[in-house]
Amino acid sequence: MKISSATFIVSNTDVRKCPAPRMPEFAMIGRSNVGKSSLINRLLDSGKLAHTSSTPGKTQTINHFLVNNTFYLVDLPGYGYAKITRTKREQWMRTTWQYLRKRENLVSLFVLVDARLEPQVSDLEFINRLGNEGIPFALVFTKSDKVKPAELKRNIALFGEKMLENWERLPDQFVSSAVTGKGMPELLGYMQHCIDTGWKGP
Ligand SMILES: Nc1nc2c(ncn2[C@@H]2O[C@H](COP(=O)(O)OP(=O)(O)OP(=O)(O)O)[C@@H](O)[C@H]2O)c(=O)[nH]1
Ligand SMILES: [Mg+2]
Repeated sequence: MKISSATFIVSNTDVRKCPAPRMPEFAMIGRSNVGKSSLINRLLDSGKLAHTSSTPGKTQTINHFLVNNTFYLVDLPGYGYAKITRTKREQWMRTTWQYLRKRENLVSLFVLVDARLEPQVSDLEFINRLGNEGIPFALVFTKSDKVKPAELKRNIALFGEKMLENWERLPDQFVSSAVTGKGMPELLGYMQHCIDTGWKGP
């Protein structure tokens, strides 16, 4: 898939105000600071379309980007650590789960996991909940430019082992870097494949 156009559409905290679900949609989720917004920018080759920050808690709303006039890519707030009040965190999570449950055109979610770290409880818990709710997702191990190949391999293997304690099989998985561009063709190819095989129309 080639990116011919990418436009910011709307940012909001109410799933009912998201664009009409007439096109297939993909969304980025993961712990605060894992690189969701940076991955969107790199995927769309769009510079600063999505707002990023070195401080966790930057993205606080549901952000819709229209790509190639054929699908939506959505940037979501992160879970886990961020310097925000508990009330605000709970509000984000409520909004996020409402979005995940209600968004009928969501073809696949991308769950981003920091490739530098050993399996994190918050990621595993989030993923188990996706399983309980029946929400389809793929895994993306981010910031691969920051980790040595052996460590990357080890962290991915450990994550798989942990997941297999609760899952029968592992989801599709990718390794990415918003700095080097690693994984972008594969992620774009995956989205195209999902659209071709998993989108039944509005
Ligand atoms: N080295 C490296 N740094 C990255 C990569 N992706 C993101 N970063 C950096 O990580 C920090 C967080 O990136 P964001 O894209 O804002 O992360 P986010 O997941 O959207 O964070 P929240 O919106 O706060 O949940 C920024 O300083 C980015 O420059 C990557 O692939 N490699
Ligand atoms: Mg963000």
